[in-house]
Amino acid sequence: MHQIIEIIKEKDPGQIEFHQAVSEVMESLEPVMERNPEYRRLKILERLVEPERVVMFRVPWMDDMGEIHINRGFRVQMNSAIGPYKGGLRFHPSVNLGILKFLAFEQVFKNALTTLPMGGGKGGSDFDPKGKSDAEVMRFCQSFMIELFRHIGPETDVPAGDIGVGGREIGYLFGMYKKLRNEFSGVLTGKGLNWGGSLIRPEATGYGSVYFAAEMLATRNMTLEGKSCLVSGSGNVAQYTAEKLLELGAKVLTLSDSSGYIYDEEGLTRNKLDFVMMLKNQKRGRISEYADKYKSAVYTPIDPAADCNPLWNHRADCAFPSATQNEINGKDARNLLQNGIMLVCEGANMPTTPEGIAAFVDQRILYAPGKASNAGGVSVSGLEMSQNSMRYPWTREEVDSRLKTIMRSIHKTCLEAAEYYDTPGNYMNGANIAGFDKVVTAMVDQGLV
Ligand code: NDP
Ligand code: 2IT
Repeated sequence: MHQIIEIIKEKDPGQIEFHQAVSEVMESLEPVMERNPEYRRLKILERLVEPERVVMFRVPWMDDMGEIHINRGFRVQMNSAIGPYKGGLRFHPSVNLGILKFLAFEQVFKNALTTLPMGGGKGGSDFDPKGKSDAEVMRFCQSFMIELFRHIGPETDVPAGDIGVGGREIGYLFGMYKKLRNEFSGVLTGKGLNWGGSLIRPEATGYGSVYFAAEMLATRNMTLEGKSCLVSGSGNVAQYTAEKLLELGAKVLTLSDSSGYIYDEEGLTRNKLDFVMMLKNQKRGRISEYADKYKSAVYTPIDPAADCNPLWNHRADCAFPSATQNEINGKDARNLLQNGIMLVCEGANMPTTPEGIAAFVDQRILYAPGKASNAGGVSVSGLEMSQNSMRYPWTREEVDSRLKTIMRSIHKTCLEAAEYYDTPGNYMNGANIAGFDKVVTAMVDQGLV
């Protein structure tokens, strides 16, 4: 195990998020490897950490003033043992190969847990959509697709959204793909409802995360009703996490963006959430404006260089980190525990550092790793692919009920795998082991490829 981590560190010393994601999984796999010595001979782990393919390309585009910009585009095709590569595209200035490899690696295990036939991939660009006009975003997306189109396809690799990529970007990307290929197909998910999208896809990650939290609470005979919740982020995942929490009678106290967070002592309401959705999705404004409008809320800037994030230092029952990676460090985790947290359900990918995870696991609170609890988004993407293949859309109720069934199944699978390997209640081990098991069986069946 340590050997694998040494190998990847030596090969790519700068890819720290990738090292972190691999280390977490390797720790869980120790007992599995002991019981299955043939996996060593077959070099399964060595194969898993090496992407099947990586494409990296230039994305030139022109802004509204006529100035030319050059960004970098990527697609990491990590593993196709159980289906076509599947995973989001992230547009954020922090994007680099290490971050996309971590996300693609996580995606392989997550997609295996969904019960649907999807391999793992991830892509994106260091393009920053903040402050760009619609026309600039469109030109960027078109230029990005002019290269990406040769590497993807409905049976090969099916991208979707992630940070900075929502319905608007998927539309521009799809339009250019269709033009270049002269083909209308399910090559992307998260499409508009009028042109092949699935009902509930925008809601799916947030709803799925809350369904997963409800399943975890049920193991202790509890429900979300009346629970106070800290939610971070204010994008796609955070918004629909908040929506479902409100629907189930929980109290949502916080939301954030990369500049700061709001704490609303009276809690969010449907009207306040509608304001956030308008603010973030149409106006593309900052969360600080929430506190200008609602006097029950206090806005606090977040200093990324500080040793902890004040959002996690409030009294609450449940936490739903739904912004980005490593947003809960060891100190944040201890603050949460001191404030009585009983459940942490990850909407974001890898939002908790290893030290933070260790603190949660040590205290035996209900802790769900993102690859299990945020799998609702890619699950409904899988359902969108099914509907596209059939050319027949399902109703809202049908998709939501399938999403619930999938989240329930992931929860059960994680618990069973954790139990089987003598770490009952450890969802992290359960998710890593169960995801690994499915992918590895397929890899073994398919020989050395
Ligand atoms: P959005 O772009 O819709 O929203 C991202 C939110 O997180 C924004 O509020 C953003 O603030 C904040 N954020 C982004 N980067 C940082 C940062 N470096 N520090 C602090 N805050 C930050 O993305 P999503 O809601 O789609 O994604 C959120 C998380 O959920 C990501 O980890 C993503 O990988 C994960 N995820 C998403 C899925 C999906 O279906 N969309 C599925 C599964 C997981 P600001 O506006 O200031 O940038
Ligand atoms: O991290 C994720 O699972 C996503 N960004 C969604 C991927 C997808 O293909 O829907």
